[in-house]
Amino acid sequence: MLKLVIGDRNYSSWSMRAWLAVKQTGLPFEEVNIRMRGAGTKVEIFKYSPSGKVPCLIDGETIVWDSLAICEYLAEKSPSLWPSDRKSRAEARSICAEMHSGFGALRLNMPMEISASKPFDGRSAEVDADIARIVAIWENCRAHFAQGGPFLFGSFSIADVMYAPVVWRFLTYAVDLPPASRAWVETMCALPAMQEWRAGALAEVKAR
Ligand SMILES: N[C@@H](CCC(=O)N[C@@H](CS)C(=O)NCC(=O)O)C(=O)O
Repeated sequence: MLKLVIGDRNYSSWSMRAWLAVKQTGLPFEEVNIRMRGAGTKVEIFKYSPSGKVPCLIDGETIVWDSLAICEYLAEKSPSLWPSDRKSRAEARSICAEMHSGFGALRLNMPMEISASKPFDGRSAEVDADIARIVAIWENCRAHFAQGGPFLFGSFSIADVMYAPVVWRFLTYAVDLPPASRAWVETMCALPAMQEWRAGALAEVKAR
């Protein structure tokens, strides 16, 4: 059975991406939960992940670390995780890579904290530019690639996975969105896997 090593549900956005991707494949998997920022955290992560970071997926003798590599690995088992049409797939891969390697200002100033609802005091030109770019991506996907389906590329895909933590960030910091983006956020919030992750995050915070 697949084993997925993840960090705190409330804060670990990369963990959430990998978890959501596995969950949506329907493949059975077991979780290893590691509490972040503790004295033994690093040692514990290194037991599984050669990068010393979570998430990390273990499939028998195969170890896959880094969220995007995990998504690609899962898509080999479950090809519908990428759009079937090549042009859409190219667009989806591009926005996923853009998320994976970019949006540093947003990441730094709007950390994922699912349980929180707070005023956004980290506003800057860089953060505004990141938000504007994300909204432009979502609006473009919904207008040109969704083909009547509710997700960014119509059917659920890795693109939804990679942008899922931004859903929680925008809710936590009450970011205003245009209608198509708001509708996608609502679709994501209604997804049972998203609700399950959120419930886990709230339970985790309550227990600590
Ligand atoms: N590029 C990596 C980033 C992974 C990452 O930064 N994970 C954080 C948690 S969200 C982590 O493991 N931090 C622990 C540490 O750096 O000690 C990915 O996409 O998986």
